Amino acid sequence: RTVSVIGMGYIGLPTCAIFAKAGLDVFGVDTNPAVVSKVNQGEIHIVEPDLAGLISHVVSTGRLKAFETPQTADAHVIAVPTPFTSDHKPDVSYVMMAAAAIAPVLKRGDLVVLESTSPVGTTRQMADVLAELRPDLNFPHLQPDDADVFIAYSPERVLPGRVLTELVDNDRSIGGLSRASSQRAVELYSTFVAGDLYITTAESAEMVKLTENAFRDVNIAFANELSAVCQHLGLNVWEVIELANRHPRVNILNPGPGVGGHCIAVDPYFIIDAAPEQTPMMQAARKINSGRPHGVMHEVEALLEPGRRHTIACLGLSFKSNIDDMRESPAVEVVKLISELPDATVLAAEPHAQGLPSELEGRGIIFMDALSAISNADIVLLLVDHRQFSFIDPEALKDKKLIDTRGLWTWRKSKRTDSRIEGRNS
Ligand code: SAJ
Repeated sequence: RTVSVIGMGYIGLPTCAIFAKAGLDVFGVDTNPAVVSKVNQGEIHIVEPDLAGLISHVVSTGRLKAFETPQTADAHVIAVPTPFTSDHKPDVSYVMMAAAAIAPVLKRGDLVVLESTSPVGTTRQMADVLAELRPDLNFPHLQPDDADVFIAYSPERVLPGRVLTELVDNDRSIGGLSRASSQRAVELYSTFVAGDLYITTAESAEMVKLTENAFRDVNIAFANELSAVCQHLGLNVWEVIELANRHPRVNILNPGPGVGGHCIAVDPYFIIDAAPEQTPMMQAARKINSGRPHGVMHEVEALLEPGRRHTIACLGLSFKSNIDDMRESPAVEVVKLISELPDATVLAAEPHAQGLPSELEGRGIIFMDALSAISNADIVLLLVDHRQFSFIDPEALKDKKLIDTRGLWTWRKSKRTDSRIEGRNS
């Protein structure tokens, strides 16, 4: 059996690897020639644990081959980006371009699965594009009982950093445009998914994916709002959350400097765009989370003494802990805002990177290791809860003004056990 994966990015490339590992013959397709040639040499262009070894293996055994144009295959999986425009409208043009590209190679009996996070209705719209370009074939949304090809939506839901495990272990929703389409998609994913496969409609599956990330965004916004309330009342938000979470039905997420990455801060807009009147809470959550970097900058500003030059050590630039990905990172946004403050020298440390990301270059920010940055600074701003930072000796921070946006040194982690014991003893 052959499967073709369109888009060899953060989702498509690991998916190619897993299909090939399951014994299918895989054609990886990407419009970027550099990606295609890299994969054909058995190398990868993204950072993801264990992926390099697996790609090198499946390329060397001939199970995975990369191409710049779609190939004839039994199944076509589309995993291309679905960004939003500057006014927060979903941009599904890559999906439609991928559909137009596979239309000429589609044959009777083929399955097409869309995996990209998409606004409700995108799968049906993609089917319309295919039907228009291939009037010789019957499509499942138009002739469900007499279709020549099968179409389904099945969203990826893997966490960057754990992609290879979550691809296999996570449950999946599968929304076919016909019963037979769902069945064919279930057969395809059964080749490697150990989790459960749930059949629904394409529209519900699209909404499920958006709902997962919007749920997360709203809950992080709640934590961020609590943080503001506790600051106003002079309370430690980490302690309040930790103790509230001792309730069996309460599970509050962690406040922080904002929500980054390519999913949680994007997907709620796909729901908001479709139902603006019905989404006051999701809109408020977006406003709270995207306003956090400015909030952190104001906290720093409040520590500055007029007429004095300050040195601020900013620890962490990635969008979350223990990864190197600095794109769409709230930490980068905070550092950018701080570099605009007058009378401040900004030092930045990111143990997973060799230097500053391009958007921070040319702003007078000095990149250095965390310990040197701390020793040179009078204000220390922790922006990412990297494991390395939790080992920093409290002595090194003794005479510094601290802003701990992740609660790493303030309450959580190592201190959690001690305070619990102290609480019991007193
Ligand atoms: N964050 C907080 N507080 C928290 C949790 C996260 O401020 O309590 C911040 C992080 O620091 C980061 C951002 O939110 O800046 C997002 O991080 P994340 O680890 O929660 O999620 P992502 O963006 O890496 O991956 C998400 C996952 N979705 C859910 O957990 C519902 C993943 O399963 C999805 O597959 C992925 O989005 C995607 O591709 O949609």
